[in-house]
Amino acid sequence: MGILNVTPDSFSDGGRFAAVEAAVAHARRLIDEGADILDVGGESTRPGAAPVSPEVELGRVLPVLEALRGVSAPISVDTSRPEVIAAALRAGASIINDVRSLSLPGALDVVRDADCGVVLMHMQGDPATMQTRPGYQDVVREVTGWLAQRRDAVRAAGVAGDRIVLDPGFGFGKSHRHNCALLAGMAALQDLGHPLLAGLSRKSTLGAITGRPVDERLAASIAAALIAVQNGARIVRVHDVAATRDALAVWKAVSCGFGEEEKT
Ligand code: 7PM
Repeated sequence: MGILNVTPDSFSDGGRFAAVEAAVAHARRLIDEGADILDVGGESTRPGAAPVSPEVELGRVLPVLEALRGVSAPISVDTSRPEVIAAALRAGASIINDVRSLSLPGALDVVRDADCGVVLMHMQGDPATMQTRPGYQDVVREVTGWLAQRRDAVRAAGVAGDRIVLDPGFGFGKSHRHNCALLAGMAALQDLGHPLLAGLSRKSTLGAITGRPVDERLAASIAAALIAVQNGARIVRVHDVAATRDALAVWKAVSCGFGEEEKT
């Protein structure tokens, strides 16, 4: 999953893709590099970020979705608001990637009545305050339990299980230690019976480990994506698609037997 940010305050793209033309060019590049899904986001979920109005979010996302109509890759939209979810689905999105796991009033109803895929992500707290004092007894158990409950609630509301992807939510109400423990233990989340998504690309935990700023975290991001896939992730949300694909191709060739992956 290639990250296509359209927020002017996005922490790593610095708003360079705010213009629709630039977003479309970036989308084409992500696809050329081998992205299987494009994730479009108009609301910054950066820790401490101020919320934007639905109008501002729609104004950022919709023109990009309209411009991307007909691209080969499925489009995922990173949003929580029911009105943005509904408009995004009308504009051709096929996956709703909601860091709030359809918890805003009305979000679940819109998704239930569509046939899109949905990503449910764990977050402790809310984006404004989540990094103030994250706390867990056992982060893997608590994240697993929370995702199981949320999955049950979403299914009970009428969303079929095969539409649901689960995500431990790296960086969302977690210390660096929590993120590392979660990455090390994320294989346990496979028991929930859904495909797993992992988003670690350029995140601050990788900066804390390597001492590098956000624009120098490529190698660390690739290592993290590789560990996530080895521990069961089926989708990795990344900025650097080509480099990540190369790393995963090596892992796949070695774990499946070189050349064998062609036949399966
Ligand atoms: C801190 C936390 C800074 C998160 C920046 C981010 C995820 C996501 C984002 C993720 C899913 C970023 C983000 N991260 N959606 N949206 N999983 N499903 O790196 O980990 O762009 S926002």
